[in-house]
Amino acid sequence: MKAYKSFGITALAAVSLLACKPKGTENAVAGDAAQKVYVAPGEHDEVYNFVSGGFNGQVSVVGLPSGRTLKIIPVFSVHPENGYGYSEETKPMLETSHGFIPWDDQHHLSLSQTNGEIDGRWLFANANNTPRVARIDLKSFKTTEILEIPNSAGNHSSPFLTQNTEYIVAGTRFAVPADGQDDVPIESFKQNFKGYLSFIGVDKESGEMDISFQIEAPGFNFDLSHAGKNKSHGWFFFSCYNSEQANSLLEVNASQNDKDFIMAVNWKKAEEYLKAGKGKKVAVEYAHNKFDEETHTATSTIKKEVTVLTASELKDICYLIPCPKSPHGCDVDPTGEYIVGSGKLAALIPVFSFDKIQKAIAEKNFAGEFDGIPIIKYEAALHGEVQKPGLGPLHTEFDGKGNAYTSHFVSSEVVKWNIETLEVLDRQPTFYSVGHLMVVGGDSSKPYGKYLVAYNKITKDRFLPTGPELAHSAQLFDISGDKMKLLLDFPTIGEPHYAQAGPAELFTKDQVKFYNIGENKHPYATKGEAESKVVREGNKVHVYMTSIRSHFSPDNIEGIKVGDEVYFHVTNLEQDWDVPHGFAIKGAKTAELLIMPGETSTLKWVPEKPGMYPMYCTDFCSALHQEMQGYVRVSPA
Ligand code: CUK
Ligand code: CUA
Repeated sequence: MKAYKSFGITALAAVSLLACKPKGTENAVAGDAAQKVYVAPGEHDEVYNFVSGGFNGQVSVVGLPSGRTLKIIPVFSVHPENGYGYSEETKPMLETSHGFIPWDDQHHLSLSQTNGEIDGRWLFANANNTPRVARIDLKSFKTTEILEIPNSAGNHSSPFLTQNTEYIVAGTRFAVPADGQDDVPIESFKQNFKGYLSFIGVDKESGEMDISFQIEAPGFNFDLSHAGKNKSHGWFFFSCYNSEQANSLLEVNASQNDKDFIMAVNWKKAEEYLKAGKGKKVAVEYAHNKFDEETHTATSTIKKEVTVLTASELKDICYLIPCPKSPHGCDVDPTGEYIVGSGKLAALIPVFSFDKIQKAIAEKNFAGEFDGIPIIKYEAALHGEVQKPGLGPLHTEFDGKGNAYTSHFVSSEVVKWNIETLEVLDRQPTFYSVGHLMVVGGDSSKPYGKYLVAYNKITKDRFLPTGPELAHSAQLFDISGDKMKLLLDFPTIGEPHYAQAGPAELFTKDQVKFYNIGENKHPYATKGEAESKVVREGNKVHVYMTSIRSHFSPDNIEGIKVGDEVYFHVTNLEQDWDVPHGFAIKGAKTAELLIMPGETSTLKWVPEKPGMYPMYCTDFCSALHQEMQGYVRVSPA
């Protein structure tokens, strides 16, 4: 485009566009790429892509193939845009056993499944820093539940789920002192620290989560995991590094072992032990936060006990499989037969066979044990190795046609290989240094395939520069043919790690458009303008306020004194899709409210100085939106 402008000659435009292509892209972009990603104005994307926000703590919703960002769903971080974590209704969502925490680090996502297929009901997300798992309701695209995970520090190995969403599983990234006894010397790591795997039961109807049981395992760092499926349903596979159990992860300590492990866990067997009364009760503290979809208010409860099964005592629920050098990704193919481990420092990809693992267990083909847990011989569990795939294999997804796709961070490429023959079929460069990749439905039993997205860790020259901090780049590939074809680059929000995606119909069919005002059960709802009022109870003032195009009621409020606790309970009376109203008041140390039609939201305000405080609607809602305003007069106490 530069050339076009400077020469002012139209004919040069096409030539200069070619010349402007970033290095290395020429061969990668398919000839008809533009057509394949073009979603005409007014048309909809084919696929919903839910993308982790990493250090922004949120989840973004992206349409594919266009790469357009459609929404940010606030999950683990406050979100001033719609008052999440600021409104009285949503504050309890971010309570933990450490109190209110306004931020976290969100890495992995799982869409709920029925019979191994994405069912479009819920999206689960993990928080890495203060270990938690959230459930997002895909009718409303709202976070409706957050469960803290006790006996954990770092919650990286989650929230992967079983094929009927029986369990969400969370493995601790940091080993922690056993039985909640935290005050021990760090040097006593080998004796005192353990790794805990939490099995979080999910109610079939409501989706409500709670910890069913935990398994106490050796003090490894549990990194990633995936459930068995079909034939391996009933098992869970975890990658673990630091099998040296070093308390300092300088490479010399934690990566000296030639092989770390994949741990195979027979959770059906664990269930049997629980039924038989095995397991110890351990005192812990964890928060369980729920957003009630009838009252639209959240509550937070602290729970105090979990049941723990000890793997080293129950010798037949956990098995270790050696896996080369610091395994990261741990992925199970759609049939459930193959388990792919990816050693970050390995030059090959080991693929394990579920049948062979079962045979090795039956024949006790063990190479010894670790803390009482049998170690299956590497060769006995191995289906085979993908030789020379690339450097730094991280994560693998599947297309349901017998192919696997592995991201390679160090050599910055996606490698396609055949699961049966282990033959490398194709490789395409990514720009640059891919972390996770995702095929649509690629970790379910029935991948939708068609598209693969690489979530790259480094951006450099992909977009217009924005100072030192650049948007992370994602790249969309067409995987419908024999060779992968690069179609599109698009910027992302935060730092995407894992992502999930499914065909649009799964998520559009039951979506909420607005809330029926007649069914609003919020304790401070105001269901008509005539009922709006200001009620004083001591120093607490409740403003029962309504908003409808284009005014608030009440809109001029007097009688407020410095130091009063003022609660604006704003009900949006609209009964139409896409007509939110906002609410903000000068000097309030919170954020705005953004209230959906039929909903009630509350902003708390404690005025500190006498004065005249304007309030207004923040969302342009009609031609008279600017008229949606009022005053609050605050007098000296
Ligand atoms: S991790 Cu980010 S590239 Cu947290 Cu799943 Cu592998
Ligand atoms: Cu209501 Cu603007």
